[in-house]
Amino acid sequence: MKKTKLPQVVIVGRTNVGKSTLFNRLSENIKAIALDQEGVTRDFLSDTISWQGRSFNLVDTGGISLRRTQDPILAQARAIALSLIESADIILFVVDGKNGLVTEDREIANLLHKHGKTVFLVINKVDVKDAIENVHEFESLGFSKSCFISATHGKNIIDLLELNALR
Ligand SMILES: Nc1nc2c(ncn2[C@@H]2O[C@H](COP(=O)(O)OP(=O)(O)OP(=O)(O)O)[C@@H](O)[C@H]2O)c(=O)[nH]1
Ligand SMILES: [Mg+2]
Repeated sequence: MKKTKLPQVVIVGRTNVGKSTLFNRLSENIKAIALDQEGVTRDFLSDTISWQGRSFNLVDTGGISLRRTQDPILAQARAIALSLIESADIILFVVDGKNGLVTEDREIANLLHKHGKTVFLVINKVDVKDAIENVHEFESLGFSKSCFISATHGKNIIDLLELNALR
């Protein structure tokens, strides 16, 4: 029997926004390293997620920095992330609702708009009190589909699965 290729759902965003924490939430098999420092995920991890009888391949990437860098590891992480964006069917673009919108988010948003992929904006860390004031800033990124989550607390993760990843 011919094996059909699973939809490829790729988590992208700048460093430290909670991509790996979200990946861990959704994945029961592997644990990405989630630490409170920048650039923790340098390569990528993937896992097959099944939800209500449907499956997709979820990919966690290292934080994308579009800034010029002399660091070969950062440059390689960026190259990997960019090629994963190319291969994605759906992109989960994670931003940090605690810190609010920063220039790097805009740069990544522009890149994603250019690629013309299906993008879901995932505003994370809304468990933090101040996040509530920041979240509307992200509307200016120009993505019509968005949701608010807390990856650490598991808030709205089911909604994310139902609304976004498997459609
Ligand atoms: N308050 C709060 N903190 C979070 C949430 N999700 C992640 N964090 C914290 O944010 C920090 C970064 O989380 P990671 O999951 O490593 O972030 P990342 O985007 O994978 O980082 P890189 O791989 O370095 O790009 C950690 O200290 C997490 O505990 C959340 O929903 N709420
Ligand atoms: Mg990570």
